[in-house]
Amino acid sequence: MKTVLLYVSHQSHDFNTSVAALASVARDSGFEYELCGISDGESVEQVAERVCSLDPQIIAATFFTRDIPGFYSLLPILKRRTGAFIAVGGYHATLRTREVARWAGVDGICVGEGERPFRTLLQTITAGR
Ligand code: B12
Repeated sequence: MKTVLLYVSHQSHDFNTSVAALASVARDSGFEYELCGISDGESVEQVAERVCSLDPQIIAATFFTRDIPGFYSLLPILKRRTGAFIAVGGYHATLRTREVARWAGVDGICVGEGERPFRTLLQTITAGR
């Protein structure tokens, strides 16, 4: 059961604090995961190709409000091509939960802090529920 943690890289450094928090949860619980940072200038198709090549069963995406056009287009493609459970979180999903709930491809939304819900999600999906 592999999880891909998807985020937008910052131009000066490939680091994201939300993903750092979630990766530590996956690692601590013994789950396999890959980080997938999206760079400026990458197209939705290029990102989709990269994520699909990782063959994830769970995709955990974090994004800010300025990133929504890309994620809005990307998530349904990932859902169709991988069939993975897609969970989203972060500032936009927390502030605009009802809007994000209407997006195609979104299976779950984390509102606020993610450490406990993310662990529960990994455990629940791994158990086949
Ligand atoms: C540190 C910081 C930065 C740093 C590091 C950002 C990073 N990506 O790592 C730097 C300086 C690089 C930065 C840059 C930017 N930032 Co900034 N930043 C912050 C700040 C001060 C703290 C964020 C933080 O570290 N939180 C700690 C982490 C652990 O918490 P978290 O992100 O909320 O993640 C938790 C939950 O949300 C949840 N979660 C998140 N995602 C997911 C996904 C899933 C699947 C699950 C289950 C859970 C989950 O779990 C996590 C752990 O509990 C906030 C303001 C604030 N005080 O909160 C602004 C803030 C997030 N930044 C903001 C913005 C706009 C930007 C920029 C776009 C600015 C710009 N125009 O360039 C860039 C984007 C760069 C990028 N690509 O990431 C806005 C976002 C607003 C919005 N509505 O989206 C904020 C809220 C500031 C503001 N009030 O305007 N930022």
